[in-house]
Amino acid sequence: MLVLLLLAVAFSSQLSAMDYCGPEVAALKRSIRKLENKLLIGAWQVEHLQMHKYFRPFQSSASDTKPEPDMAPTVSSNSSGTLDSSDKALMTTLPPAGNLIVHDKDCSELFDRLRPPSGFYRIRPKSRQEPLLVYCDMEDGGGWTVFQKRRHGKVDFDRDWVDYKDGFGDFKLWNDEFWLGNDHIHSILSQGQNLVKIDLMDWDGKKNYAFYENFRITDEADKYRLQYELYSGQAGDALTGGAGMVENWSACLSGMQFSTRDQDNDRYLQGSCAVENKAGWWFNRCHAANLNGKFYRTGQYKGQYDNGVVWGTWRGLWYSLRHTTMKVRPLVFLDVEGSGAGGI
Ligand SMILES: [Ca+2]
Repeated sequence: MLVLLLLAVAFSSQLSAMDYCGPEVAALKRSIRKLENKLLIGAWQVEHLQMHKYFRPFQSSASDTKPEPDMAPTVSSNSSGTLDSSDKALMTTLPPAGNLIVHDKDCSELFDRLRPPSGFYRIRPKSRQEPLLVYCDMEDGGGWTVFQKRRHGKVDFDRDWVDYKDGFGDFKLWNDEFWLGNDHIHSILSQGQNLVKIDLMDWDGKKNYAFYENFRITDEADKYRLQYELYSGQAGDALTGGAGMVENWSACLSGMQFSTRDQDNDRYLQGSCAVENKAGWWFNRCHAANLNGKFYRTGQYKGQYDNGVVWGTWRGLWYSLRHTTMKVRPLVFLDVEGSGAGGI
């Protein structure tokens, strides 16, 4: 009996020790996974850098003074800095965006092949498709195909269905604003497993981000219905509407069709979310995130509707963000937690 009692005491103390250590072990496992991911990506980068002869093993890491145009003035550059001047010369002589021969189905293939700087390039998502011009974000780990960008509010995002279908905005300068077009977005997002990163910046220059795995939209016949899987990040899962059941019921955008001011496909029976929010977007009734909303220069705003450039789980519904970017690359490319600080 005494033996049994002793055993029980020993077992329970072990249990409590396990309970106590549980969170620590989980945290350790998480950091091991992060390190493993970084190692994998590092090995991948070395392999590709060597393949493309950009690899300089003894190069000083502080030599890259390439200006980072796509960066707020208050934010310092975080370039990795492994290129010397001959590499930069090589990079600047790469074919411009107008090159007739299009090799790459997206910016990740282009990054893989040539490792060019960020800018506009032609890609061909599907072999039977005409090439299209896209902005490739080659910072922040590289290889991102950008399909939405807000920077200064000069482009009007309150537009009709056909504009959102075909795309609009400017496609020349690093800070141009645009929507790539739902048809193009559909074809880019339907290639294999992907990861979408949403970069956000407020009017104080603070940045935040959200990741969604396997972010997709259906085709026009199904009104570009939104689907996505696992969320991760720091800005909160505003696409799903936040934490509460009530918010999710009315603001979860998963499964929602696209709406514009001339096509109301939302779940708000009394009116049109697109009209109220001055945007084409995947509205429910209506939203906790709308990155195509009205551009307010003040951050905080007031009005009849929460129609700003909104990511509700970060700055709330009554704060309109300054910079937003929506961009995609293959899922296998990323899986590095901690790459989320850059790129906007
Ligand atoms: Ca409606």
